[in-house]
Amino acid sequence: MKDKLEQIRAAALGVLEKATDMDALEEARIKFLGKKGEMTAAMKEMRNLAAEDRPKIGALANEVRSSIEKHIEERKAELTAKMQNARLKAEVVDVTMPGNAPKLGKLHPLTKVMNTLKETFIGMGFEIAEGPEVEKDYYNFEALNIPKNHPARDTQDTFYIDENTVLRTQTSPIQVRVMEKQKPPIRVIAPGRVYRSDTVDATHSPVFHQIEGLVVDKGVTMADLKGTLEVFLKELYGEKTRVRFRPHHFPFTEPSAEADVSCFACGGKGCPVCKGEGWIEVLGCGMVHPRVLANCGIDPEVYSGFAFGIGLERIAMGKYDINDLRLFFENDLRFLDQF
Ligand code: 2NM
Repeated sequence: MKDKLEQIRAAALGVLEKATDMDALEEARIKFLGKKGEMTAAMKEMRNLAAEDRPKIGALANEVRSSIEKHIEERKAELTAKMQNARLKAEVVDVTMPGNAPKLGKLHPLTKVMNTLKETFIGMGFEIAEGPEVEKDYYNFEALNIPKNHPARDTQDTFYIDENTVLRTQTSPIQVRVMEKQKPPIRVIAPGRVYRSDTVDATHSPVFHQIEGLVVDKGVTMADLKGTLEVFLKELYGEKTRVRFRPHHFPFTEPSAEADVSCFACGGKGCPVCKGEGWIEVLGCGMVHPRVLANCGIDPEVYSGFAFGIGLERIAMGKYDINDLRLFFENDLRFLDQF
């Protein structure tokens, strides 16, 4: 019996020595100390011993059991420490390693031009107004003196949501909304995305961007329009820039004009950029039509105003020497990274 107990002890210590994980330790505990384990079986045999041998063997059995328990606990501690060390080693972070600098994004060229123009106008006392891209036919056309049968609202050029709702074709509906709500003096710019049913090519896109401006007050004249736009265009293209106004027609202004700047590439001598003209067209403008003022609840006998509209893509193409408008919308990083 004594030999048997010593055998169990030796076998148990051997198994524990080889155990390399917690599962193996638990397996060993069950095998030697469990209800159906070897120690339990040995204890049952105590019955067969002579009465005088029992206390001694019993004491030995207890001692073997507790030594196995002690070894299990020791192995457990060892294995836990080992696992923890392995984990710490695996997860070590070498703070002296060179880092991977995240690639910084940059502003889209159109955003940059938009920001420059906004800042310039804010500097001249304008406020920024915004409005919906899905717009009522009334605000996009009717209020702007473009009645139902006017060629400017040809279905060729407009995305209709339903009979009375369109994707705005310009940002002027924003200004109609401002005039409806606000008493003059009014000095706002309306930046934003606009939509026209155009076929995509190097100079056309169904989505593009505009900044329109509006000033309404008592005694506003064409001289104010010319002065304001001249200051703005000199700030944008440089102090030496000359500005000229050519008569034009818009339904919502009277008189209307287009503004050209002296070519920023050649200074006006004529070159491929200005196609030999010396001038580059940059915006449309005019005195707000009395009917438009009246439509918005502003008395044209008391107030007058001027307005202008600038296409951002065209300005950005000139400024950055970009020859294809599609590049703005393709989001190719090889293009965008250059600005
Ligand atoms: C342009 C050209 C000329 C314009 C007119 C108005 C409003 F709402 F006051 F009538 N907003 N913008 C305007 C005038 C826009 O874009 C080429």
